[in-house]
Amino acid sequence: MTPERHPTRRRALKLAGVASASVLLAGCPDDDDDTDDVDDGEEGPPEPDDEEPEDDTEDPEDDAEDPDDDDEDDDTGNGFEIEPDTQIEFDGQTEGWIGIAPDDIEGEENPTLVLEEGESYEIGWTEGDGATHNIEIRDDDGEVVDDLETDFTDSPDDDQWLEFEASDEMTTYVCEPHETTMVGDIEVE
Ligand SMILES: [Cu+2]
Repeated sequence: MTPERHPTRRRALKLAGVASASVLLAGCPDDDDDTDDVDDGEEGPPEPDDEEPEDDTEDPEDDAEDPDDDDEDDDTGNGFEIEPDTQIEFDGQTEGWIGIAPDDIEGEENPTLVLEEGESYEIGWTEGDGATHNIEIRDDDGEVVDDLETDFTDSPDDDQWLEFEASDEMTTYVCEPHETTMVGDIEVE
């Protein structure tokens, strides 16, 4: 039987590791001879930052203004997977697209839509706040993809729907007159 050799070899490797570690440790004390000042700074005790902890909680209003806008591009955890051949229906509000259907996005403001590449979808809006809106699908450069844009209107009709096949160049669905507020992400997988 040969397995007896392996423990021996392993032990040899272990010893080698210990030896090199000792060399590294041994190197440190030597530095003391040259410059004492440098070593003094290494082990400075951490200074506690508890002088005025109440400052952080005094003005919650500042942070609460636009919670959704803060993490536009970074946030990938709150997307909604949409089944192929689904009609994605919105309520066009100037402050943001409000989901109507499918149920997953109902009531959600500017929900991130996770679509399957090459599959067909429809996206549109059927009600609004009386302001002029449209809907279009844009790429990463802010350009409309494949002429996927509707005319401006303040009273949505059947003409506010876009039929499209999901492609990975699509990154947002946008209302052009309100492109800073009525904009949601598209993620194509
Ligand atoms: Cu709009």
